[in-house]
Amino acid sequence: MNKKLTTLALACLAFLGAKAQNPIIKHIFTADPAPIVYKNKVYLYTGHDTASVTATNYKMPDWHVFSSSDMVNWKDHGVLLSPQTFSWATGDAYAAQCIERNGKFYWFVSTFHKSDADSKGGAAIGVAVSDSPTGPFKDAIGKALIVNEMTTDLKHSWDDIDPTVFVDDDGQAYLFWGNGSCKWVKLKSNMTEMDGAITTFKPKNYIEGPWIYKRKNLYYLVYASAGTKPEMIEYCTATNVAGPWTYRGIIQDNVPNSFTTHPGIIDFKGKSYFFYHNGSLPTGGSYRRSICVDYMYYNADGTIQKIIQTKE
Ligand code: FUB
Repeated sequence: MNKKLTTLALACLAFLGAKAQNPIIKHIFTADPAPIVYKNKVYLYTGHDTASVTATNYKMPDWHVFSSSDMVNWKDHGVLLSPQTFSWATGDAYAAQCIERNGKFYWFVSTFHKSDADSKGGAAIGVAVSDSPTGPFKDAIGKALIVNEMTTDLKHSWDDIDPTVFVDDDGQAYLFWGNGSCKWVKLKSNMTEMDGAITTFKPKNYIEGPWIYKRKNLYYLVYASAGTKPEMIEYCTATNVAGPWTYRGIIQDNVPNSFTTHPGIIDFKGKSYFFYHNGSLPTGGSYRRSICVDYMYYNADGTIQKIIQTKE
């Protein structure tokens, strides 16, 4: 293509709201997308799958950050955090989410605890902090924020995973998380201490991977579900963050070649985007996943239209 045609093609793509081809990250396997918008850029925090092709479990050594100004070109800022950053942690780097508050970036992560007395290395949630979205990040409190918190019979050794964080218009921060059941607690304004008791509940078909946010005075809790297997994405809405939550249905069907999927949602430059992962790269699979993004559309009543999974 000559230079004029290339420029024209790029202009057309920009006009149409171009997206990168799915998966958007191809040089490594990535999972559990957590996007944020900061200063006109998208920062995408991800897990990193390094299991072998024949593996039957995760091997996730660290978390990466990518950034983009156009949702097409993604810059890999590299490994910015790993369980080794936390002196109390060991094992895999499960799902995480980073949010900005008052110029500081709080990266809530799920990993495993070295000395969880109850379950010998049970899942735990930590928080790292930085002055920049791309680090350097350090352990904010020197201990797990959430470990072994569950007291009901729904407890198991990896129930404390998949943190999602949200700061409401009045400044109150909330942490939601959990596998098997969903838990939430208020956070103090320092973002590193719980403020009150933990509530446990079970949205319909809930399994894991919650993503909490607010749009037009409606709270959304989007999560991975097991209505059928493998996972799908379903959601609830509420007019109060403490519930009651109304079940609203399935927004994403199973994804190609991966047992799990995991939601991450943003609005950017006038469009809504739904991030997830699948196993669609060559040699990909449930333990070698890849992050994708597709447009997300709301109906006038605030309900979410089914996501159309694309390859482009
Ligand atoms: O990536 C490890 C686990 O798989 C995450 O914590 C879950 O949400 C699922 O995606």
